[in-house]
Amino acid sequence: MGKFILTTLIAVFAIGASSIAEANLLVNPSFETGTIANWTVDWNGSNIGVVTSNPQSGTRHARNFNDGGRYQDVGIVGGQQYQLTGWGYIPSGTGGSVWGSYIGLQFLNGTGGVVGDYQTDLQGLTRDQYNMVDTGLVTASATAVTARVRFGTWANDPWSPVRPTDFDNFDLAGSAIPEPTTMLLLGSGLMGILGFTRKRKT
Ligand SMILES: [Ca+2]
Repeated sequence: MGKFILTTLIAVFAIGASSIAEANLLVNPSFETGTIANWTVDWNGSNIGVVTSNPQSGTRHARNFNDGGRYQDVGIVGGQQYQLTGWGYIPSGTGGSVWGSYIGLQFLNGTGGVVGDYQTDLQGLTRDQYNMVDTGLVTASATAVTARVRFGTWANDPWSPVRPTDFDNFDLAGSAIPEPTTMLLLGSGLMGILGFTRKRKT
C-alpha cells in the first residue's frame, strides 16, 4: 500500500510540475533539424542558414552570413508571463561600423500591432564567445495573442556588419503561475492521500 501512496504522490506532483515549468513553446529552437524551418523571413532572410561549425550546444546552429533577420510566432495568452532566452555569438574584427545584432521578444495584438517589445543588442557583449540573452519573466499585454521571437544582424550602407554572426538555443517559456484547475487537482490529490493515510491508521 505504501507503493500506492508514492505512485499517487508522484502523479500529483507531475500534474503540478507540468504547468509550473512549461516546455519550450518554440519549434526548431536549436536548429538541430539541420534546417531553418519554422523561422520566418523578417528581412534578407536568405542570408541566414543552418551550419555545424560553431554550435552553442548540440551539433547545429543558425548562421547569419551578412545582414538579415528571422522570427517565429507563437500563440500566447494575454496577461500571462513569458521568458525568452537565446544565445548569440559575434566575432571580433574591424569590419562594420554602424551595425548590430539583436535577440528580441515582441508581443503582438490580434491585428499585428506591437504591444510589447523586449530586445537586447549584442554588439556591446564580449566578442568571440556565445552570450546568453534573457528577458526575465515579462507580462504579455492583456491584448496580446502572439509572441514573436526575433534574431538577426543589421547593416547600414555602406557599412557591412562584422560577420558571420551565430545564434542558437532559443527558449520561450510560459507562465510560472499554475492555473486554478491545476491547483484544484493538486489540492484534491493531496486531500485524497491524507484521507487514505488517516483511514489506514484506524
Ligand atoms: Ca544547436
